[in-house]
Parts: sequence; C-alpha cells; structure tokens
Amino acid sequence: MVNFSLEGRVALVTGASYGIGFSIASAMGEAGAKIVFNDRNPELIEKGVAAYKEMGIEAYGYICDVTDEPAVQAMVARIEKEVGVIDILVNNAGIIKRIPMVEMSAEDFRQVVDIDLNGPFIMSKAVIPSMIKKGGGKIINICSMMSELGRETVSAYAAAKGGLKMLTKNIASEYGQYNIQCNGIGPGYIATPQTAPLRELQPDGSRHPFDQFILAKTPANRWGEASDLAGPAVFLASSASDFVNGHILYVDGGILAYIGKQP
Ligand code: NAP
Ligand code: GCO
Repeated sequence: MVNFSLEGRVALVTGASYGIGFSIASAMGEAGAKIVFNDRNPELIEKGVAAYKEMGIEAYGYICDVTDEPAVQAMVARIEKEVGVIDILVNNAGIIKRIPMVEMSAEDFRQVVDIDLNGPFIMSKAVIPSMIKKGGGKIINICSMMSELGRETVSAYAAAKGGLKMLTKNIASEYGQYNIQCNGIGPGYIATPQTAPLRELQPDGSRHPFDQFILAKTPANRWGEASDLAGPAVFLASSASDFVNGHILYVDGGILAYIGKQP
C-alpha cells in the first residue's frame, strides 16, 4: 500500500510563519509529522505558533536566520534535543528583489543569493549528518519558475533559484547512497505576500498588467494558492517518493508547458 503518512517524523520548514512555508508545514502536520519552523522575527514566531495551534497543530518555532551558519548549527542541535532528529527539511525561506540588473547593487544581489541559495546549503549541511546516522531523510528545496526562465528585474532571484535547482540535483547525487532523497518543488505564480505587488489593483480598479499577463500564460487561468503546494510537498516528504531523487516538481498550473493565450 502506498504510504503518504508522515507519522513519527520531524519536519523542519524554514520561513514558515506564513505563506507557502506555512501551507506546506500545515499539510505535513496533518499528515502526522511533528512541525518545526524558524523565522528571523520573534513576533512572527509567536504568530506562527498561534496560527498552527488554530489548525490543531503543535508547532515548535525557533528564531534563526538561515544565512547564519553558527546559529543554524545551534538551532539544529536544539531541535534534536528538544523535538527529535530532523527527518524532513523544507528549504522554503526566501526573498526576492525586483530591480533592473544594471541598477541593482552588488549588495542587493548578494543578499538575495545569500538567503535563497546559501541558506539552503547551510541548512542542508546542518541536517544531513544526523539523517545519515538515522538511515535516511528527505530534503525539499522550494525552487521557482525562475529556476528555468528569466524575466526583467529578477536577475538575482533567477540566478539563486537556478543554482538551487542544481544544488538539489547535487545533494541527490552525493547523498542518495545514504537513503536521502533531495527534490525540489517549483511553484508557479502563487498568491502570497511575496507576489502581492504583482497583483495590486490599478487606480482605475483594473487588474495589474502583470496579473493579466500571468493569467494569459497559465492554462489553469488562475494564480496558484499556497494550498496547491501542500499535496506535492507531502508526497515528496513521504515514503511514497523514496525512489524520486533529484527531481524538480513544477506546480505551476501548466505555465511551463504553454506558449500563452493569443492576445
Ligand atoms: P513570503 O510570503 O515572502 O515568505 C517568505 C518567508 O521566508 C517569510 O516567513 C520570511 O520571514 C522568511 N525568510 C526570509 N528570509 C529569511 C531568512 N534569512 N531566514 C529565515 N527566514 C527567512 O514568500 P512565499 O511567497 O511564501 O515564498 C516562499 C518560498 O517560495 C520562497 O523561497 C519563494 O522564493 C518561493 N516561491 C514563491 C512563489 C510565489 O509565487 N509566491 C513562487 C515560486 C517560489 P520574514 O517575514 O522574517 O522575512
Ligand atoms: C516574479 C515573481 C516570481 C514568483 C515565483 C515564480 O517577480 O516574477 O515573484 O519570481 O515569485 O518565483 O515561480
């Protein structure tokens, strides 16, 4: 019988006080996992714990910036002591800065790559040794359409998410022998705070041009919801996907398959 249960497993989802991370962590909690999450902001940790509680999920929140290696190492050691060895890591924390490349400072470019690519490296490096000792584990990296495609103003984000796709394949290659599966989820355009600026109503009440553009590019003719990512994440976290490794699962309503509706 195919097993999608996460009973008895500890899942750490980074940046999961809200947004996609919260949706993925909630679904994993409903599938039986013990939920651990981190955020940089103490207020958001409190809000997040309360929001999980409202869903009947007892989540453990830790204040930690995924780019701070000593803090990440300390957080993972605390989690192992207080909750248990991490069986499932979801590298979800991420930012975007939408600036034309030639106007973007090296500092801004570095910050996006630091959080979106170095962060998943630091987090994965911290959890893999205990996964090996325990006999296996699951790492899920939240990639993006920009792991495959570019567009104006998102050079740093696309570079980071393209790198995250290859980091996913490399972790799969290097640690598959220890029964660790590392896969990616590539969300399409999802309605979260991160994309709110792209969906703002115009002064005349019409939809944002980018909003209309995405609808024309999406066969499903809608923006994704964070809940659309829950099932794919539980699948990749469960033993149902034990022979899936190094794969990026695009959850995009069909954007990558479609040339776009004729204007
Ligand atoms: P979001 O609403 O902006 O949430 C991002 C989360 O990451 C927040 O909780 C944020 O916490 C946290 N975070 C940021 N930097 C961090 C750091 N250095 N250390 C720890 N936590 C940090 O974004 P989202 O839309 O849910 O996206 C989540 C992931 O999906 C990101 O990796 C994003 O690139 C990816 N994604 C999003 C879409 C989309 O359309 N929304 C599509 C494809 C991929 P703070 O509040 O403290 O900043
Ligand atoms: C953008 C959007 C996208 C989405 C997502 C698409 O400005 O183009 O923010 O990058 O966040 O990554 O998969």
